[in-house]
Order: sequence, then C-alpha cells, then structure tokens
Amino acid sequence: MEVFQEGNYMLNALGDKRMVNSPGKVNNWKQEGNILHFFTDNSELRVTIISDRIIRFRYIIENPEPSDFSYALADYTDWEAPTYEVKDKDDHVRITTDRLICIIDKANTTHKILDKSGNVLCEDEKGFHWEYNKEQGGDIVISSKKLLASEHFFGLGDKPCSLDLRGKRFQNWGSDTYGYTKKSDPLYKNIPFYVALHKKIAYGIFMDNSFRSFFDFGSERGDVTSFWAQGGEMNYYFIYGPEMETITQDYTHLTGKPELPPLWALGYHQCKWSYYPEKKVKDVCNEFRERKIPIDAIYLDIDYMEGFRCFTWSKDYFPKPKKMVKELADDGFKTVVIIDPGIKIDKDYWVYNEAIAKDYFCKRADGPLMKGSVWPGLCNFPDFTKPVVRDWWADLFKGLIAGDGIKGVWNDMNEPAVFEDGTFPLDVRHDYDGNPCSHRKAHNVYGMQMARATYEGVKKYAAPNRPFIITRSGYAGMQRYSSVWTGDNVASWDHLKIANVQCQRLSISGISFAGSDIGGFIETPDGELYVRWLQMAVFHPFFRTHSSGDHGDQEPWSFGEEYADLAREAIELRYQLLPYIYSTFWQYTKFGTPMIKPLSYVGQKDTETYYRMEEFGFGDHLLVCPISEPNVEGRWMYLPEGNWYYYWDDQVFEGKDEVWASAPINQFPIFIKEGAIIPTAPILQYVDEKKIETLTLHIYYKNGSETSTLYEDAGDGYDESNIVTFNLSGTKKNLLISQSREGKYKPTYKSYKVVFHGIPETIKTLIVDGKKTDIENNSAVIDFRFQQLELLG
Ligand code: MIG
Repeated sequence: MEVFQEGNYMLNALGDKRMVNSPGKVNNWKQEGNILHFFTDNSELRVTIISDRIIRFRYIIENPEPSDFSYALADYTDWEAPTYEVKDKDDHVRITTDRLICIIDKANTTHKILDKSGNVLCEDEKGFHWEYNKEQGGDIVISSKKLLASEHFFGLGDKPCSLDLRGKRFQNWGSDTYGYTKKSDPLYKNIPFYVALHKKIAYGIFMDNSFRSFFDFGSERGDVTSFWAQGGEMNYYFIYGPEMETITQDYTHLTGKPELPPLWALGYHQCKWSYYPEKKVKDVCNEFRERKIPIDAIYLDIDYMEGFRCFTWSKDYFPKPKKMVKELADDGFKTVVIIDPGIKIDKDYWVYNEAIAKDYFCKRADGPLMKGSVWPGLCNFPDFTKPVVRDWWADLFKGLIAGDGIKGVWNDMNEPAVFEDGTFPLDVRHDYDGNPCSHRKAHNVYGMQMARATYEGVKKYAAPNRPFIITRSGYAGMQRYSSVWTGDNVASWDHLKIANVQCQRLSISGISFAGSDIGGFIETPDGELYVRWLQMAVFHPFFRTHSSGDHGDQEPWSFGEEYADLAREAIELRYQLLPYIYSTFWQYTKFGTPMIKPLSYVGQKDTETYYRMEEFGFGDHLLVCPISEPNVEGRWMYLPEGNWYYYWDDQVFEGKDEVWASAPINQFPIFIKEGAIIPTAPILQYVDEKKIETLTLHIYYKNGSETSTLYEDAGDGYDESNIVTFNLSGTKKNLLISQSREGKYKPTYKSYKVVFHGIPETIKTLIVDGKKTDIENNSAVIDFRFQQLELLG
C-alpha cells in the first residue's frame, strides 16, 4: 500500500492528483480465506465472497485504511462458507462460485458478473471512480454499470414514484417531506438497495454508504446505471437471485431480520394529532367498543407532553396517566406514545439536565452545542450514534413503559427534522460508534439509531412482553428495530396509489412492517376514499388511521353510518385473517421473505407482471388489488400464472390474463391461490379479548399439490411456539391433506372448523384419521390434532 500514498490520499492511475480518479492496473493480488485483494497504484479492490450468491466489493483509497464499520449489517455471521474457485489468467482473474462467475479485469479492476449459463448479469461501464481531494473539493465515490435494454429496477425504500425506477434519478438524504407528491425525492428513509430484473433473471445491489447518495437508472445516460455517495467508501454487495424473492431474503439476512412483534401490533390502530385531554381519548376508545369496531391500539401525539418535553405528561390534559393507561388496558387498548429527538433547552427539565451533565448532545464543529427549533422551542439533540447515549435514552423509557404501562413508542422527526434549516448543519459532530464524523455521514443513520435506542429501552422495560416501535426515518437495517409509516401523505386517490407502491417497495427493501396514514394525513377524505384505503390497508402489515387533526375527524364512523359499517367490515376482515398475517410475519422474521410482493415477485417468469404496480401478493397465497378510483363497481387487473379463487364468491379464474374483479363498495379484489389453506380466527374486538376455541381453515381445492404454513404462539412474550405445515394434494377424485405440528405451544383452541372451497361435486365423503366424519355445507368441525384428512368420491 505504501507505494501510492501521498498524505492521506492516493494518487490516480497517472500518478497525479487529477479530479477524477480511477483504479490503475492490478500490480498484484492475493487471496486470504474468502477475501481477494487487488492492488493497484492508487487503490485496493477488496472482494469478499460471502456466499455462492453474494459478493462484496470494497474499494480502499485511503491510507491508513478507514475502519470497516457499518450500521446496516446484522451482527450475526451465519453464512455458510461458500465453495469457490479462483483462476489467474493473463488479463483477468476469474472467480467461480456454485452460482456465479465474476471476472475482474487486471487492466483497471472493472468487473462483470455472469450466471453459470453465461448470461451477463451486471457489467461495469466505467466501473469505480472517484473524486476525492481536499484541495479541489471533490468528495464522491461512484460506480457505473452498463444498463441492459430490457432491465427493470425496484427497491430504494419509500420512493413515491412508479414502481419501476428505470429512467429516473434518486437521492438518499432523509427529509421531512410534509405533503410529498409522486415526484418528491428524497423522502424520509434511506435505503440504498435495489433489485434489477432483466429477461426473467434478477440481481440486487446494496451500496452500504450512509453519506448522501444517488442512484441513476438510465436517466442521464440511457445505457448506464450509476450510484454514488458524497463521501465514504465505494462499498457494495452484489446479490444474485435469479428469483427476486431470494434477493430480498438475502438482503434482509444481511441487514437483519426483526423479531416478531406482539400480535396486538398487527391489529387495528387509531391515531390523530392529537387526541387530548384524557376524556377525548376515552370517548374515542369507548365509541369503538360501543360500535363493535375491532381495535387494539390508541396513539397519543405530541400534545400529551408538558410543553412537548419528551418523557413528561401534560398535567392539565393527563393528570393521572398511569390510571388512564390502566383503564384503557382493561378495555383491551394498548397505548402508544410519540417521542421526538429534540430535547427542550430548559434548566428545570430533568432530561435536559442529565444530558448536559453527561455531555450527550450533538455539538458543532467549533464546539458549542447544536441548537435547533422543533415543537418544544429551542432544543438540543442527543447523539444517538454514541453507545452510552443510546443506553441512557433506553433507560429514559423506564417511567413510560414500566411505570405508566405504555406498550409502544412512536419516533417522529428523526430525519432529523429542524424547523429553521430542515435538518442539522453539516458540520455537526457525531460519534458514529467510535468513528467520529460529521453530520454528512451520520445524517442518514440518525433516525435509525434513535429507533434502535428506543427499541432497546422499550424491550428492556416491556419484558417479558415484546416491544413495539414505529419510526419515520431510518437507514438500511432499520427493520431490526422498528416498524415504519410513510409520513405526511394527503387524503387523495393519488395518495392511496402512492401508499400502495411505497408499501410494496419498502417490503422488498427489507422493511415489511410498513403502513401509511389511512385516509391521508393532510386534508380530509370522503367516506368512499377512506373505506377504499382501509380495505387496501387490511393487507399492509402496519394498519393505522392517522390524520393531522386540523380538519374534520377521521375515525371509522366520521363519514356517516353507511361508511362506519363498511369500515367495520374491513377491520373485521383484518382480524379474521390475523392467523394468516401472523404466519406471514413469522416467515418474514425467519426467512426474510417480503410480506408484500410486487406482482413481478409473484410471477417473475411472466414479463407482463413487470409492468403492473397496483396488484400485489400478500404472503404465500393471497393476491390483492386496491380499488383506487371513486365510484366504480370493480376493476380490470392482471392475475399471474395459476388458478385463483375470488375471495367473495369462490369463482375460479385462470391467471396469466387480465380479469374483471367485481368490487362493489363492500368488497375489493382479493384472490386466493388454489391449493391454499388459509387459517382464520373469529372476529374479536381486540386480539386478547377472549380465547379462541375454534380455528377455521379455509381449504381451496386444487388438482395438484400445495403447502401452507401456520405459525402460532401466545401472541406476546418469548415462550413456546408451533410451526404447523399442511400438505395438500388433490386429484379429480379426492383431496388429501396431511398436517404436521412442531413445537410445544398449547393452543387455546381444540378444534378446527374446515371449510372446503371449490370441491368437485363427485367428492362427498370426509375421512379424518381413518374415521368417517359428517360434512355439512362443505364444512366440518374436527380435532385440531388430525394427521390425515381425506375427501373421497
Ligand atoms: O411537524 O407530531 O409525520 O404523523 O402527527 C409535524 C405531529 C410533526 C409529523 C408526523 C405526524 C405527526 C406530527 N409530526
């Protein structure tokens, strides 16, 4: 490395300090375990073979080399050691894994990656280059790739534009974007990860760099994809599929899978800015119970605090918080409160005094504390990138969680947002876990580290129960700590569509636990828009109505009785589907599988799916499409390959075709894949209202076979659980289902109600574990421990 150092920076290939540098020729290379080092005069390319599908490329251009620290990566390292082969050729080095071939050109380190059949997946255009010179003001690291003729791009977190990112340029720089539109960019979240799909074959790229970053998918130059960051290292992971779902699973494994939330967190939540005083909160909660609209959580926005001071209660509005929270809990409500990062500068405020005494606030480059105005007035801001600050912050939750009985915490304004200048000045200093840096580097991770500290605190004091956190901003890997919502949207049909796309995009970006403010945050929806949005959100893992409150009310009954009934029906459907949704969530935590899947994920072999963006898959067996226009009785939509049952009338449709889905206002397009077994629960007013005595299994006949999964546990805590697998196989003459139950959890139910859909008329007799069993209206009640179920002619 010493050959090319000048000061702290290396020289470019020509040995001078030109503005644009690119790696020179490879002088030598060596292999150390899974790592290959390629040395040039001005840089080192370090290639790590992580698995047979994942290769990491890191370019080192500084000496001594910077620390290799990342907030994105999960702290487990359970990748199986890949087997691979390296061959040294005259002009290139060739790495071959079980699934990939990577060719690195010795002339300049540009590389290309192929699958084992020789298809080029991804090839450098200029490849890596950089402008990195203090004198000249350069501060970027870039990588550019050839863009293929029919390549499509997906991912990048919460971008609100059309699903395919091709032809556009994006930026990652967490921003408070009140009332954003389809064209807004950047938004709140920073997820520098995308999936490229070309001729049915997909790969992903994750650039792990927290500086302000950019992605261009053929917007400036039609045949080039490039990504760059305004500082830090070019450090990216290439993830091969060929299935898109595998890429999201691997990306999620790399950046961390979340733990399962408590079941109540998947119920319905009601929020507003703000419900206060106590009487108003109780009135809203009571009205849900009186109207029998199921709900599990109620939110308190900033007005619950004393002058917006975090970790305090307003004495006027909430004189006895612990008592109120307990009374709400007795009625089945979990209370969630908001906590912002800004700490009011106030010498009579204990949180402020503690942080000052311990020196936990962010500082400017020249020493003074960073100040900015947010809701409480002038504030200082904790440096959440410092471990002791996170520990301190976590402990602040003792009072709220252990003391007052709050069950979940909502982190807002953590882009971070500041009224005067939008965010912190760029010279603000951060610890970055022992890698001191400026806000340029820490900005995009600030919200994630706040959510992390909050998660640690809630987890600690909620024990033995599970924590629930929701955050607005974050960086890749944030899913380990928190759920998310899509920020300050608007009550319009356009925004219903935006929310749909955002939730799909977040889901494939590792963040399945996402939802939008149902009905829109800004302005007021009418009853129809509200109900259509609610129907769609039945299939968004985070299911919450929220509104800015400066206009009309936005409770399910705010639009008249007809819509109140429709809203109730939608929410009831959610509660019935909870066993399926919970099982889907478990699959996400276990395998990293996105809960919501764009149509291309469901039907990747069918290129027609690449152009659809409203239809989406939910879990293994459901396909959903929102009604996104007013005053319609149904819609045209595309069904991927296979046979699909229409949820409302069991009509069977053949996929790979456009179909008309009839959807009067009390229905919306939901299709079930044939062969599926969908577990459903009775309608409860909240998840632990009463013990479930009978679980219903909806069995959709198929001439063929299919596997379904049910995950179950107590719905909270960390005790036993079961994984139940159903194998179905049908012919024209019979239907056979076997069940295997693994685990030690004792379910509350003792029987299944099995309901058969689409059974040919010739099949009439039900035999359960060898015993003939009565069947009526295509359904029967049977022992939940059955092993073999058979329907015969
Ligand atoms: O400056 O806490 O996105 O959900 O209700 C506005 C008040 C601050 C923005 C959040 C919104 C929340 C609101 N907050």
